[in-house]
Amino acid sequence: MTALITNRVAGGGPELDIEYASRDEITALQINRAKATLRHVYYNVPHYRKAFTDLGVHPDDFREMADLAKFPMTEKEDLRQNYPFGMFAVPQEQIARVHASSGTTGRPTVVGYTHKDIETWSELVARSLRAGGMRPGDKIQVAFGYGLFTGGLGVHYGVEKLGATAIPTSGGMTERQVQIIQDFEPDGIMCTPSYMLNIVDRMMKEGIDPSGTSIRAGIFGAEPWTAGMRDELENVMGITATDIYGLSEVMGPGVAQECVETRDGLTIWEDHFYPEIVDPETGEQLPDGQVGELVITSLTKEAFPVIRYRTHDLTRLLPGTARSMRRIDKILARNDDMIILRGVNCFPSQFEEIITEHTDLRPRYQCVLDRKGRMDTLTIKVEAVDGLSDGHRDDAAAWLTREIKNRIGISTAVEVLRELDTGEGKAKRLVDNRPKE
Ligand code: DLL
Repeated sequence: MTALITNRVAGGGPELDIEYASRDEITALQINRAKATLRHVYYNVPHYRKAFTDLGVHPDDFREMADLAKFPMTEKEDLRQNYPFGMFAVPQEQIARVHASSGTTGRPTVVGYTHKDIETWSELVARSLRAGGMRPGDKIQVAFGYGLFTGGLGVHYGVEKLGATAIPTSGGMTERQVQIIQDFEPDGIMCTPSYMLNIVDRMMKEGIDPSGTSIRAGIFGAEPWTAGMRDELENVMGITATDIYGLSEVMGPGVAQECVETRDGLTIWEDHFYPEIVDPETGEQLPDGQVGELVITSLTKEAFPVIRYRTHDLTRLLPGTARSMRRIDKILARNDDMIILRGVNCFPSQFEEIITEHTDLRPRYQCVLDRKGRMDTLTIKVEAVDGLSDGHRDDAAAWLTREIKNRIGISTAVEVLRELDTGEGKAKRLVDNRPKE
């Protein structure tokens, strides 16, 4: 209880009240906002009007949140078909900014924001930062990439909105990141968890103790990471590490954020986003608590509203704890990252969980799929701690092979390497070298 009160006082701001609103208040707000959003897209976006008509639904058919299930879901492919600006719901002169997500194949998806959308986004990021333990007056190093990616600029505006100081280092140039940490003495840092590990390594190479810096809180996201990875970052850096979630199509960072006082999954800001979990195969809604694909409807966006957008992220909905809004569990994986090996389904994060248990292994790893003859093979490449002998690397490889076999039930090859580069932004956890069918 103390944590909540402290948070209210220290965080300040009228928008905090909604974070502690009753379920009834939240539901009433959601119904009103969903109604308005459904009308907005129906009258302003040809794609939605057609999709609603094809399914025989009209915005007037919506009375309560359960009615949302009557409406069509939206796929990334729908956005691609309308590239670049076809899904925008306001005239171009009202668009203050665009962002784009690269995607692995084909055209990027382009998203737009009005001034008001940018304002809402900044508020939600500020709310997220506060929930993650950052405070007005803090200096926050923003090491997410700035550019078309929503990470850098999205977080930056939130830092300013909070009343904190942004240090916009963007991603990359790790040596300089370290120097700035030393010289500018930030209170907080934000980047992908895998890149934080790179920064930590760089510090250690330079003989700097990562737990001795000014940084008190880290907020990491934009890629899946496990509780084991959190422990590693918290222990080595002596910080609190919380998780921030979001996606370009829905807004960018700040759709959901873990509260530092509970660190038990991410509170989804339900006054702006309505979450559903569906069976990824059938699209049927699943009850809270069951794992499936997260589907999100935006409730306040002007330029780029989305109705039942399929995120392809696998998680489950949980009741609120630190806030009254519901939580999502840490994202297990994207369902596109599911590995099906000889009939067994698994995800990179399951390997990460095991890797983080072994003190000689670092959570820097990659899953590589190959085809030998007609057989698919999976190799787990993982980095060893600095200076580990060949013998100990062999032992760690044997241990990991055995644990994967025992717990996940698949045979893999394991290579424990002295170094493995996973990049400066989102780590690519799955490399599929199999020939395309
Ligand atoms: O990654 C937005 C973002 C920036 C979130 C900075 C958090 C921090 P996209 O590039 O569109 O947007 O990628 C969205 O990244 O569907 C998830 O698969 C994954 N993702 C984002 N945050 C998390 C997270 C940004 N905390 C896609 N945990 C999403 C797991 C995440 N996966």
